[in-house]
Amino acid sequence: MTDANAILSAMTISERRLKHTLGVAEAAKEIAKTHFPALDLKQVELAALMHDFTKEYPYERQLELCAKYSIELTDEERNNPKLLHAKTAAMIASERFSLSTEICNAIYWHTTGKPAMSPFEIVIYLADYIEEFREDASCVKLREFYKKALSKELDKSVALNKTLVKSFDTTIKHLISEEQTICKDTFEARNYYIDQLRAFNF
Ligand code: DGI
Ligand code: FE
Ligand code: FE
Repeated sequence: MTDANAILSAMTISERRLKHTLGVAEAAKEIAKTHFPALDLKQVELAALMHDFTKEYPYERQLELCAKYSIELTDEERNNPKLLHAKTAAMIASERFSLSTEICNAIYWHTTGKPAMSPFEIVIYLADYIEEFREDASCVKLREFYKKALSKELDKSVALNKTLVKSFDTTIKHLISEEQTICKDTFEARNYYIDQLRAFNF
């Protein structure tokens, strides 16, 4: 059985990334307790610790890992090194640390999100965005938005869905301002969670 120490001692990441990773673990456990109390917090922690395991690997090494693990890449993914680490970390979580499919999927989708995410996927995706050491303005804003929504909404899942929509809006606006391409998963996720919110209003 892989435990947190096995992952932490195998990790080759900067102090800054380690701080972020530990922040994601804390935030993920809080989000899980608030919205998905049935989730196993030990598993949530392992997913969080692994999520950026390969983030600082050079682009060439990312591509080598994609080839090694037969990860099929779209042209967009191939041309955007930032999109590769989620996939390679998920494969390492599975192959090297024997983590469950649920955990590996949460790692796999943590950068782009996707429609109809599982509780594990939501928890890691959102924790990555709003963990307390994230300092860029958009993350601070989303963290505040989530806290406010939780205190305002009677139904916690409405607060969660609103926060997810806001996160995709923020990412999409940022990528447009940087003249970057946007993954279809991110668009589809935004559409899906907007539809979910509409369903709450009926
Ligand atoms: O690894 P982290 O920095 O903790 O966070 P992350 O895995 O969410 O990666 C964030 C980066 O990924 C950020 O620079 C924007 C980029 N990104 C997210 N979605 C997309 C994207 N880049 C492109 N080109 N397209 C996307 O849809
Ligand atoms: Fe990441
Ligand atoms: Fe991260």
